[in-house]
Amino acid sequence: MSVDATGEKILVTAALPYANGPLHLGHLAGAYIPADVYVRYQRQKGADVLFICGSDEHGVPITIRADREGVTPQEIVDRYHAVMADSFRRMAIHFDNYSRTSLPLHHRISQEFFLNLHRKGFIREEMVRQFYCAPCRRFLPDRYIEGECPLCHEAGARGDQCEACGRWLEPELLIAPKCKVCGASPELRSTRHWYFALSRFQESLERWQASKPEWKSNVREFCSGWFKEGLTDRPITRDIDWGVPVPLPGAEGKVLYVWFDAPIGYISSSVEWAEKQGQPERWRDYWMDPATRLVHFIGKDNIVFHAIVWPAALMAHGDYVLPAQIPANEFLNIEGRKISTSRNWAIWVDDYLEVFPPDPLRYYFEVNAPENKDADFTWKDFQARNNGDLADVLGNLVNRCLSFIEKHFEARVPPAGTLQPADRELLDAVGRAPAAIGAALDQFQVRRAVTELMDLARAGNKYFNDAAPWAELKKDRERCATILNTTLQLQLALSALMEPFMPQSAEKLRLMLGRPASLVGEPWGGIGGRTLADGQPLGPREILFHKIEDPIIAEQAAKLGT
Ligand code: B3M
Ligand code: ZN
Repeated sequence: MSVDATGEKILVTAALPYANGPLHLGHLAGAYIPADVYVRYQRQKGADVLFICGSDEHGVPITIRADREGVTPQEIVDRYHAVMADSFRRMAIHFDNYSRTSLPLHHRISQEFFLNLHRKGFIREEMVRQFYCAPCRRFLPDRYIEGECPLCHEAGARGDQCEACGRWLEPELLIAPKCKVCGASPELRSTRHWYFALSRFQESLERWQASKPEWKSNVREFCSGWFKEGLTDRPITRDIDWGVPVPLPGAEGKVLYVWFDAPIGYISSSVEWAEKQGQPERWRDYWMDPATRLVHFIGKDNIVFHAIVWPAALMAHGDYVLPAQIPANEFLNIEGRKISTSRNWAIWVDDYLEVFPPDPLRYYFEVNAPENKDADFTWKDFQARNNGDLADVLGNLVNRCLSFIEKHFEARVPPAGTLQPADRELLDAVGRAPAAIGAALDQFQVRRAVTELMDLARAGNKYFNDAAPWAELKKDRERCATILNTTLQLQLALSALMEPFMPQSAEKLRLMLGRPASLVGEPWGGIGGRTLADGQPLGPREILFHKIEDPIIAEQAAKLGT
């Protein structure tokens, strides 16, 4: 069932990636491609969408990288913010605003948010014992410390969370802790911190989540596990000198925990967007209107923060809407192994884009989206999808039909005569496709949606082969024209239906069909009308999807792990 009425207001966010390295394929598959597809579709459907993202520039992931390279955190975030923004742009992932959390604007908004909760009594101060590294002369928050997990006994658990079992840790319970920078065994020292009263929101959170049966089961199950263990108050400040300063007297040298300020980045990016529009109050139309649907696209490792801690902070604050949906995807593996940036078991988006256009990769992650289980990227599979689905099915249909028309019908839309049952059947399939694809996308099922799209292209291919216009050319020119016309109407519909999935190829196809590049003003609901006029000239023809040869793939595969 489609829940979004046309004209609905939707605020879509995609997780703010840490600016501590370039984007890799895991990022794209998990959050950004599904979000971009959803946004493009909702816009075509007529929804009022604001699509927000930005770089997460705080926290230990940034400072550790800076320490390792011997540069300042600012240099790190400046470098990778630019690289990531460029990769998004070139992948045609189009945010209305791509901000960064090191901006003064974000610092101010995060501090106001913190003070609001503090005034309302949801934040309290406590003296706690924390690990301190004497050689490094600093406290060791979060990823600065590593040891054995006291719960699952995996090695390499961090101060804040064990990646193996996913649980939060009290750092002083880590077994055999070591400073991540110098390897020394740290000592416990007391320090002052501020805690968010998460435990007080357990009931409201449970009640609120019970009203969301449409959420994905991975999100609901994950949360009910946390509820069962019981929510505890969380420290939201850290002893490091990079981040948003804690805006209280006596808090010098302390900053907000990155997971406290990062989601506030969704708000500050919206404020920045409104300022850039010259309508500085417009962000409120989204964040403060209870009719707005707030949708957070994330990877599964971010569930607890988006489905528990952040909604609790929003409840505590009170002025803003709560998330309506949190489509969280599973992980992407590469060639059967977990992505590891330190072992270079990763494929970087900027490397990919040096060799290939964006759409084959978008398509690959749409059809293999890690929606319900982890997905695996292999170069062979990528090649097969490109050469099979895109080049042989979609591209070939377009090319055969258009080159035939060039040759025998002066590159103009041949007029349709009387329709036969096969023509009607194809046009009926075209007519059904927008609703079928839309229903899947309304439920965040990109995989099912793009499969519907490709099935329609397959049906078109089969129709073209069976109807065999080349055999009719001499026998019955009117019949031949009708077949070509019908195939063109299908292609026009495909060019609109492809827009959310492969925007650049969709545009290319529209131009070949002699239509304007832009779809503005052509609503999703209008797709499938037979709107290509008889005699209308077609545009210049090009190859829609190029095949990828074996040596190119072998060269890419050889880079992994080196
Ligand atoms: N930067 C974690 C990550 O990149 C974190 C997301 C923040 S979303 C508010 O996986
Ligand atoms: Zn140390």
